[in-house]
Amino acid sequence: MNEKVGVIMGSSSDWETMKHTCDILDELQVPYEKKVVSAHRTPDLMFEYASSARTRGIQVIIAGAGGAAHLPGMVASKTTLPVIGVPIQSKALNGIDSLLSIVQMPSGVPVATVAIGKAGATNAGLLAAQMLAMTDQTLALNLDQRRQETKAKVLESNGDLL
Ligand code: RP5
Repeated sequence: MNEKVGVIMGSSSDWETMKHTCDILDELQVPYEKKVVSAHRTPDLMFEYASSARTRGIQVIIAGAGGAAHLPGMVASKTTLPVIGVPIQSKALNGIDSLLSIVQMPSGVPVATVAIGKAGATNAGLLAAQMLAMTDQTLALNLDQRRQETKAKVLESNGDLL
């Protein structure tokens, strides 16, 4: 199966968060690849990954990074594929450093930044799926179904208030 989403992260220590992105893609049966690509430790690999992604068939890149989180922005500088940045919840500054590093891109090189940590990683998977669903009716129906299930769970949760 041709991978459509590239899930990359700055370190294997980010996997605990980024696995939530992959869980969503697995659930929705979106083909993806996953890889550790570091802006600071493997810059040449990062450039190679970003500049070859489109020709390899990747349609969306999701990049998770923490601390001085340059990975999403630097990847975005080397491709016009949409890049979604996931701020990892760092230990020193609780992910505020990651968030600000990723979100505050200069005009001209966009990164779609999601929330810090697990919620952001989950939403990154969903957002990538929603982008692909613009031209994939089956995926769009699966996303609709998921929304219905989410709604049902919320309505059922009223029983927990008793
Ligand atoms: C960043 O540095 C990574 O994205 C990670 O969140 C952070 C710490 O990496 P490790 O020291 O745990 O490998 O590049």
